[in-house]
Amino acid sequence: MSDKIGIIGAGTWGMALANMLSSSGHNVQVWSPFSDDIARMSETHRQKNLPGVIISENIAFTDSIETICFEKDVILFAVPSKYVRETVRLAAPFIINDQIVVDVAKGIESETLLTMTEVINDELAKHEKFVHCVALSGPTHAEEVARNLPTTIVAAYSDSEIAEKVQDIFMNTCMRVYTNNDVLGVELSGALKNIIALASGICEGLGYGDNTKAALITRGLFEIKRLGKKLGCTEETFDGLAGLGDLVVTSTSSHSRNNKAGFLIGKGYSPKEAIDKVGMVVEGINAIPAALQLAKKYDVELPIINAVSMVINENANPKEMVQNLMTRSKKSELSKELVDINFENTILKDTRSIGMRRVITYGTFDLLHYGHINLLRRAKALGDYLIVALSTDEFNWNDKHKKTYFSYEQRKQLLESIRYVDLVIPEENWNQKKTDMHEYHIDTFVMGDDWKEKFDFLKAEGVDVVYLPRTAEISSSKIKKDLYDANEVDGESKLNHDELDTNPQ
Ligand code: C2G
Repeated sequence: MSDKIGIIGAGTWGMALANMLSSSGHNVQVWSPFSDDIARMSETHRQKNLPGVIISENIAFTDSIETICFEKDVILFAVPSKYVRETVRLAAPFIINDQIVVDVAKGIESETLLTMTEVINDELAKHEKFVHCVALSGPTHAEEVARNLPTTIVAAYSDSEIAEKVQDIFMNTCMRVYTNNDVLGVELSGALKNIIALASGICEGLGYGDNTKAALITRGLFEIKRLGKKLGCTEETFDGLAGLGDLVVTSTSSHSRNNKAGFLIGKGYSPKEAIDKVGMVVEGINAIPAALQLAKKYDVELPIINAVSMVINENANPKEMVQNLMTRSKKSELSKELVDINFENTILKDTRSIGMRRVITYGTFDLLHYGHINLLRRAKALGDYLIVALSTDEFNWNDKHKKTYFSYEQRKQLLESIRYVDLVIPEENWNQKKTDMHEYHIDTFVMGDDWKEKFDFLKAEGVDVVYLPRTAEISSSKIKKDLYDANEVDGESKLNHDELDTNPQ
């Protein structure tokens, strides 16, 4: 089936995708702000960074942002990460609601810490436009895609139907597309792997070998995964194509601009000289500020990324940075000290598998809704066993001043039916958390970020404390209010107004 695709950006990746989509029989139009680029490609059917590749004559070009957005099945943003916001601002008036938008730029905006799909949604929201924005990311050098070499990629979006539609459009005998609903994990991997690729190139420039490269890829992925789990991403995403796959291809390939730039820096060029010599955008350098801010915000160590930042931004000696990394304090590969895990496994060997991580969260969970489910799903993704400490009716009434619709037993029954939940225990007071951490051998304590910093004291009990972004638009009190408003008849309400709970849940 032929779809109408508008590609915003006529760079290497945009044109490689345009060629591929055109070969698949789609109706492809490409926009560039540079009319001389368009003129040259229309005439020569060549893209300067895709030697030997003939640009399909079926591809139409335009320099009108209105035209490229007009009546398209998919609009694809293929501009460098630092131009995404301004390009979306240009396109916003011409993008319709519910449009399928695909982003292939990899990066995180340093001013806002938003990923590229978040930047697109943020900018469109200012124009009251709401779209389905899919992240398309993976081990995909444009040069190889343009030559129809077998390639795989991930289409990431929360709604699997939309992700599968994008999967169908981009899939062909040379491009195999996988879907994933962990958009943040896919985008975080895509942005941060470029920094590890810089490190890999630097080491090659210093004359180090494949052992070093393998170490950087392995430990670099570990750093990205550690940050991603703190942000509530799904661990498998980082072991997948957008994580491990893209990291390997970017850290080892001669096509990689980040690897090339790193190599030149390892050879003694300054970052600016290296970028000029590469002659194309080096996304790894652009991603460093956001990576450092995220590490600070979520209290995560990123030693390799820090070392790259020292070389790029503080003019540190690359050789010294490598030595610093090699002589850091000794670590176990396992997230907890081996001795603790062996000790615990001796005691608990019959009741838990080796290294199983336990997660706990607390709440009222009244009128169970998808905001609660999002929290429980992400909490479970942080370990293997999820305990929910459910506020009792007495605790709600006396201490939290919450009047719940469902009783403790009813709320407990609902929670126990959720596949993410392994055990429900009573939360009877504000002070039981410390003892709970030890009594239930907890590794990770999780709450929505409306509680940010309120439970940091639990770190002293040896647990990870994670605050996950709330699902903004839903709450138990909103449900009650909407029902009240909807049932209001002639000024009278069937619901007793006093029942409305003022505390958001
Ligand atoms: N939550 C969310 N998104 C929503 C609503 C709730 O992520 N739209 C999260 C909250 O941040 C909390 C959990 O779901 O982590 C349960 O929410 P409540 O039932 O409102 O819990 P609360 O009343 O905040 O009780 O000792 C801690 C308290 O018991 C927490």
